[in-house]
Amino acid sequence: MPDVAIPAANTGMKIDQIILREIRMPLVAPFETSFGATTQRRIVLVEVKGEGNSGWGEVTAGETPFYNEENTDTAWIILKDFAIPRVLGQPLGSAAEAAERFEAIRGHRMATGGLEAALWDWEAKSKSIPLFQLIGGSQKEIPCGVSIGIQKNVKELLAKIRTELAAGYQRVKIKIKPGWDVAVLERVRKEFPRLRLMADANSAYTLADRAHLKTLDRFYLMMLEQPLAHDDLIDHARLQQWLETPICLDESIRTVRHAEQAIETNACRIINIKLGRVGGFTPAKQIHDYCLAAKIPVWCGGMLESGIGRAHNIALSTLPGFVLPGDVAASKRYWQQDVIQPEVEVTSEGTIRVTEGSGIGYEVSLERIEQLTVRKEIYS
Ligand code: OSB
Ligand code: MG
Repeated sequence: MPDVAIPAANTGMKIDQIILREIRMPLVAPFETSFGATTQRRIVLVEVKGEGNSGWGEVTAGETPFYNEENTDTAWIILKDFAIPRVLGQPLGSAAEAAERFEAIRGHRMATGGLEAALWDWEAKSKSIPLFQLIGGSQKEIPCGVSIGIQKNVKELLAKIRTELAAGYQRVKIKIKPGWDVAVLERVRKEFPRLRLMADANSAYTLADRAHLKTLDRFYLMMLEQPLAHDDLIDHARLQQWLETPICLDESIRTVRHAEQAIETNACRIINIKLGRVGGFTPAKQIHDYCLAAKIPVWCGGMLESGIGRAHNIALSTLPGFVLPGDVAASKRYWQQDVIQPEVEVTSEGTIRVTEGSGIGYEVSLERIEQLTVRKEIYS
């Protein structure tokens, strides 16, 4: 039983079953950031079923609570005990109402966002329209960049960059941290003077490092992503005043209110929107709409998603404010074999062509998912 009764909508989404699965997927190569390395993903997939349709969502929480407060296991508990009871037996009028239902749950947006996204996919499938159309997207082809983790040495990083540029990607983001920053960027810039280049620190610095961070200005980066604390706006505003380089916020932006405050205080000039981090399509659209009106460019971040989360990111990226290349790349950069068909592919121009199929627009390979599943619970 839910811990709170919610008045039932009279019409609505006839969801009669929700399935949680945890799948394990080894990455084709380890991915290292300032907060740690990942070699195998533990991903919670959400399947919502009703009227013969299945909607799919992906929880983007990491294995460790080092990017934000969530992890694979906390997400499972929040979904099971608090989010799923708010949907089952208390029908929603539409997926657009789901985020509001979850508002009483503080934080844990990646958990609720996985279910929210599944509900949008289900609604799009029940209407036989593509998800991107249901959310109001219009771009038919989206620009792609790559995020390259911390490497053993600069030589390997340079080799990776060469490979990605040969594949067509439009911009390169490298991960930085103290000890893997200025000297590395120096060598990258020397070799690739015209590359659209950016750096992501995942909160590895403090305002005390401002003089050091100021030296990054000479690399004319497109942006410096989340240099300071994961929950900070004020120090970012102070730092932005020091820097020529635009700051892009990732971790710090969890709600549209954060986006408003960041923009009002000049804490950043660009925002990375991640579907999971903000709790799904409704809050992602709110942030997008606010940024579009405020003329703040946005782009779609990534969380090493399987094909399901990747397909959601593609749909999100079709909104008009997504003007900068996102971290939404081809399946094969991450997986030996993805969980969708066809896999996500990137053109030689570094774009993804948006598919026109209903819902997420890719077929979910249930057989592959079942092979990868280590736990499964069915709620009805
Ligand atoms: O900060 O953008 C980030 C991956 C895991 C956690 C945080 C981040 C990332 C990435 C990878 O940069 C983006 C991707 O290729 O999915
Ligand atoms: Mg980031």
